[in-house]
Amino acid sequence: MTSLIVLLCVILITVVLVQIGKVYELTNVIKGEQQVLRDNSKWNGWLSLTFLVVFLFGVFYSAWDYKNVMLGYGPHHAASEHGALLDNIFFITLVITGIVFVLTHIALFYFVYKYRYQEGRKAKFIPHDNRLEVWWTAIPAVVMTILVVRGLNAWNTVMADVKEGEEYMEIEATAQQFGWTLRYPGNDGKIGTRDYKLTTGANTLGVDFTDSKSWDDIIPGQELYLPVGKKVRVRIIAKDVLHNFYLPQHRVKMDAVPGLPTYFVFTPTKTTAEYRNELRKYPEYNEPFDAADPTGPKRWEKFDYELACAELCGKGHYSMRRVLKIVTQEEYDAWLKQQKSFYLTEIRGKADDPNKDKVLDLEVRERAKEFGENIKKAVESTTATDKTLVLNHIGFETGSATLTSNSKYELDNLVTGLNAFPNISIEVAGHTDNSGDPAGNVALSSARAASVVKYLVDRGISAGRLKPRGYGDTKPLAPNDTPDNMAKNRRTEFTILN
Ligand SMILES: [Cu+2]
Repeated sequence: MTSLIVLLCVILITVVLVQIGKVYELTNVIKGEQQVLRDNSKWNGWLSLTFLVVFLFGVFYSAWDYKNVMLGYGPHHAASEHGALLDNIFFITLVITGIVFVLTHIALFYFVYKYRYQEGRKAKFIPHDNRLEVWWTAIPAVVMTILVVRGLNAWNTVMADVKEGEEYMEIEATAQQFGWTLRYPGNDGKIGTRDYKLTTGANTLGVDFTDSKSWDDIIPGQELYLPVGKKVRVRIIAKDVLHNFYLPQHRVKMDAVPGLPTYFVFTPTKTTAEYRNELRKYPEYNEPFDAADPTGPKRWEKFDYELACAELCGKGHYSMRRVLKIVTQEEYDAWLKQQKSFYLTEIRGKADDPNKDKVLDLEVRERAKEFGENIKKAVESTTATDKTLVLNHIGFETGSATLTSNSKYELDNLVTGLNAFPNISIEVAGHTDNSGDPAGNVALSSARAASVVKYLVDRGISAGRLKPRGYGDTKPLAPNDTPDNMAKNRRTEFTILN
């Protein structure tokens, strides 16, 4: 229906135009050709002059009116080290092209008016003029050279990669329809390697978890944090189509290309709080953030830096916005401490974990710390039940009393604990679930307790402080009704006796 109406409109407009043309031709015949030419020229001249003034006024007015929403003018100052340099390049280009624009605009429309058709006036022809040629070639050439050289210099400064030995932090931004996955290095300051062939449902980035650098890497939630004054190198890549890593206030903008990693190096110079304080000076930022709540927070109070995708990458493109907080180093460190390693929380011990049979260095350290704290608490406690601790990380070969090689870490922690508290002695107790016959269970648990004691004695602990005992299935922690509960009941524990 709509297309039919549009089609009819087009036909009607054509008919009207044809009719106007016919009327015009008839008037020409009546008035005489010469008179019509004179009238038209006069009209065109005056219309050009009007256009000259109105258009120029419009240009300056809109530039003035919109200046506060443009980057680099009004409230939108650059918040990064290189940002001011880019803004300066844009400003100089704008001034030079602005002058050329105004002059040519005036010349064009004023000349149309000045040299309109007048009877008896003849046009002067200049077929060739060397001097003019030199001027209008040389001036643009010089100006363009200045602009291009300055631009190239700025490009080289802005796009420079980090130098060797320079201090910086690196993060990785992976784009896909429709969101960003940002990966931060953990305490080691290094991001683990990845390989697209390792991509699975749980490991969506294809991180190589056999690379120890990846174990403490962090994939934070919606809000991103970066410390102020620290050089940041962002590795940028996409998984599906072209995206673009855009931090408008930081003048950072780089394509995220599938299969071709890019990067951007920048240094944030203002924290979010500092930037908000600058915005506060502008009336438009003192309006309420939510128009429905006039007494609520002002726009400057709710301002946040943002990470946006600056490539039209699909219909959910708008949802690629993320909030970026620039904070002091102390605040950043505090935030980082709260973040959990992606590997340890999402992958470790699950189907996609390539290190299932290994105990990781950082786990060894963590467990040692935890064990030290627990044994101290147990020694100091006066409650009888607090004196028993389960040795969570020791294991035996199935159906035998041979310790698995990974058990040594937990047992070494126990050695350290016994050395730290030389006056305590302990009972080492073996427990089983209720499968198998009770007498066999007691024998197995006794043998397992004895293996633990033997290990401790071999590490220099006096045998007099250690009492092995096998309880079989007589002391379950939980009813033996589910595989999980049965696993809980198969345990080795120790009790501090004095
Ligand atoms: Cu995108």
